[in-house]
Amino acid sequence: MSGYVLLPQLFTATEVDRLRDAVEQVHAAVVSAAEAGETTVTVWPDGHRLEEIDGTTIHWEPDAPGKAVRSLSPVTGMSAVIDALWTDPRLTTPMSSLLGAPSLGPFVAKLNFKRAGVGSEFAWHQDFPYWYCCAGSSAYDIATAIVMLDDNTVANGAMTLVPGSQLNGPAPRDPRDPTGLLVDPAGIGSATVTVEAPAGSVLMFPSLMVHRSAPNRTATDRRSLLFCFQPAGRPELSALTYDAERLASLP
Ligand SMILES: O=C(O)CCC(=O)C(=O)O
Repeated sequence: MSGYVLLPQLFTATEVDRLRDAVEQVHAAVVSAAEAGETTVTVWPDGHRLEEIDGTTIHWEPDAPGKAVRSLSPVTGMSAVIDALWTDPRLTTPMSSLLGAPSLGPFVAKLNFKRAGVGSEFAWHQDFPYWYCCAGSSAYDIATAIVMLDDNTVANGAMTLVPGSQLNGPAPRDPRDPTGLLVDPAGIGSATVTVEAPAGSVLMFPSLMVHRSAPNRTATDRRSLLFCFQPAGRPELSALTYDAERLASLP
């Protein structure tokens, strides 16, 4: 079983335009709030800089020559156009099947920008260990729907998955990674799939799917909205605390 679902052009060009406008408005509002207000800055062991303002965290691009946002999380409650997707049956119906849960709730929504020329790599990882540090074994029951706001191509860093990897549980992690979260690339075989798809397409996969994405070296942005769903009634990521010590109980 490949474990992922690709829904090509699930959203129309008009809907994608509306979502692009919404994400750029959220981006502008968060960046100007961060420039004007007091932020809490955290530097992760890999050197990445995270800045929290008004309940949202800006993850800055680590190597961009100027300032560029790599991601914003969470983004729920900042735009009615974005929030509407939490209950859109085009997402919830296939997501319910993927998770085997009749009724869904939000875990977190985030925005990845992969800006033209500076959008950086996401190294091989499963979402699972990060969420396990926050949600414990509930992390097994979380899956992500990526709504592509621009065409995804090999050149702009389309997602690459290891189909079937979700069946093998938490993957051995990279002993050289200072965060302790990344998958050991030595264990990745050649059976990978890079998912190229037009804007408006949606890619869904569970927390145990091993995946990465390459940098965006093209002249245009590759933006995505990521909706992470879980069975209804569980706390959202924003209500949980990250406890790195939980990593010790994973392979
Ligand atoms: O947007 C991407 O290219 C990668 C997304 C991802 O792997 C993540 O946010 O964990």
